[in-house]
Amino acid sequence: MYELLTPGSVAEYIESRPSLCGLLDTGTELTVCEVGDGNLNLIFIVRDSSDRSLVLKQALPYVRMTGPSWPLTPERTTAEARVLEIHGQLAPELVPKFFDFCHERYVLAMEDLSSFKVWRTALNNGERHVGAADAMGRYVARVAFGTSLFGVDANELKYRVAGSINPALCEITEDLVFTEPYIAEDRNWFQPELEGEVASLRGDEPFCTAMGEMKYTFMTEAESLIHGDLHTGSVMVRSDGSTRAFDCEFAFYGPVGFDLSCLFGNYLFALARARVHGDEDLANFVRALPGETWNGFVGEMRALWPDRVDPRVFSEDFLEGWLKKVHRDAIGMTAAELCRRTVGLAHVSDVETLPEDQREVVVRALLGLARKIAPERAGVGSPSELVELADEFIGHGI
Ligand code: SR1
Ligand code: MG
Repeated sequence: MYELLTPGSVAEYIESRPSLCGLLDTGTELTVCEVGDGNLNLIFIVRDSSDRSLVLKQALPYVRMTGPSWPLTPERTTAEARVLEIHGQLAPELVPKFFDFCHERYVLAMEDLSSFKVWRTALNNGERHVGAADAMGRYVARVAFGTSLFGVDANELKYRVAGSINPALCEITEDLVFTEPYIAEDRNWFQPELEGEVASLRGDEPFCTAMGEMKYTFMTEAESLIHGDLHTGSVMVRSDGSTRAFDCEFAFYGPVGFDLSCLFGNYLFALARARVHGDEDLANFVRALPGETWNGFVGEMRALWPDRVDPRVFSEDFLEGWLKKVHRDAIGMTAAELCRRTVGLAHVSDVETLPEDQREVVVRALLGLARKIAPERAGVGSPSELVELADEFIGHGI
């Protein structure tokens, strides 16, 4: 077992890492705060007396949200360090700066984003961060282009795909997102009042088949080195418009539509929350987010397209067809996100902090929307059509 960091041992750790010593004044007392509130890791913010700071993220050998009863390889942080560097080269202004990685103790050092807020928290508080959704669409595109057949030599790509497997974390997504919410499984939880609704979801054959199709796509389509967990809790926003995607430990070569689906699904949680609060101004702001992300993604893909490494058969028409396929995947996987965050294991504060009666109404509406869009995903041709369908389920009367 490797040694876990504590607030008391962080200064000594930093002094032992040559690439970190110059970033902080270790001659003065360091202030250390453990701030990890996610599901998996230890997170320390370390600050020196001149207010210079950095973040240390250390993998626990188990899932933090459950404790040692659910062991999980710390190698996930090795994957995250590698991906943070790669994504940092492709979209430096959209991810935290990578500083260092210690493979013996699974400690990743990166830029401190304390001047930012988690986007989910900001949305829950009714804040409007203009440009964040567009920035995340552009981030997905830079990664989709720069790590795929479009931006990488075909031979080299095969080695990159082989070197980027992340089986333990993929298994979590395969189970929690694409399997367990649709079967009787102990890790699921939801209000007892929703028993009938969940039984009906599990008995909905076209819907469950669609989830099987989405799982198959997730597990077989190694399109690009996707973030793998790009919900609004993995995005930091700041009032000056800066936006960062962080926490890429679930990254692997997978379908591009998955990252978009995590964003779309979580925008819909924010929409449901705004609606149930009767905040139509906020709801209107949130309604625009799927389109902004999609347009940011498409705009960046089209801008990068002239630089593709092999234009021989990857034509302009190919790109347009591929964008339709990514949209279709994103819609199907959005349905999975809606279910897994409401009746699966890992829920979201947008919904969970609502009073019980409102929560029940919201979850019913989100499940209804999921059942509508998954089997008919090819017919949901644009984010505005997604939002119009969302209005039918999570509309003004919710
Ligand atoms: C056991 S991990 C549960 C969830 O937290 C992460 O953020 C991922 O979304 C994962 O599915
Ligand atoms: Mg996370």
